Amino acid sequence: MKQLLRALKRCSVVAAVALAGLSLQPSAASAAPAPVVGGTRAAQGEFPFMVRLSMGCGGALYAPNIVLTAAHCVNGSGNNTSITATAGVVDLQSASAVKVKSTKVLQAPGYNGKGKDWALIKLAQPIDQPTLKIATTTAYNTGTFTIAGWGAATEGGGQQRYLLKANVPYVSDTACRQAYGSDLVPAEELCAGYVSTGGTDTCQGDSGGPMFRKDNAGAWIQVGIVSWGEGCARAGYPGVYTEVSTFASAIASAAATL
Ligand code: 4AZ
Repeated sequence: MKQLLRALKRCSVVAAVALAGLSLQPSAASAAPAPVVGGTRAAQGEFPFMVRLSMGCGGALYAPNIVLTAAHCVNGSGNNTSITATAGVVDLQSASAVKVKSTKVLQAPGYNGKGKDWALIKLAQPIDQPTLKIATTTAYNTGTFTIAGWGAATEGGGQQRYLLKANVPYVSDTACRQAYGSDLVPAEELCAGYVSTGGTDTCQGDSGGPMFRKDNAGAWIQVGIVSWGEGCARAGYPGVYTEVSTFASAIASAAATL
């Protein structure tokens, strides 16, 4: 039952997106939109590695022709030409959006709905945008993280036309366990959010997108993949992210096979 609930928590995005389509944000002149939840609008070019996937998930360019996303955003592994990746824009309706089809999907080996929530999507053509390097050690798995996505700006709300961003602090495994108990896989998952207040978080449709920070050289580095959580931005319930450093070698090996 826990598995089923977790699967529902993770997968609600796909159906929600299919039904809801895009809910358009007001123009820049009106009230500031809450992106993600509790976020603000990203500037064009600020996070050039961000990708929107047509099933209603986020992703990041791991290589010019490979998107890193969440395992729960895909159906399995193999040839797959059904996914469209949109990149190069914060506005999904921009005429300058770059849209590329998938050719293959690789879901994390052993993925069964608990942990291991990563997948790779190979693209039919490379996308001419900077890639996002992934953390290969735990060195950056703390501090303040940036989240971004086109997902819901409120729990149960619509998907966004414009990319939203926010910062969230690291939450220890111990504190995260207090929220999620044995549902959390501490070696494979990393938590972030304002536990005492809530208010800022990823939400439905942000799944698969990156959580990232600056490294010691000032470059963006991906430490997490949006995975799941109890609702969005609730006090006491941080967001749960795939711990990228745990899977860095497996991701590199898998990418080499695509
Ligand atoms: C989702 O359904 C989802 N608050 C993503 C992130 C979080 C909750 C749900 C974390 O895609």
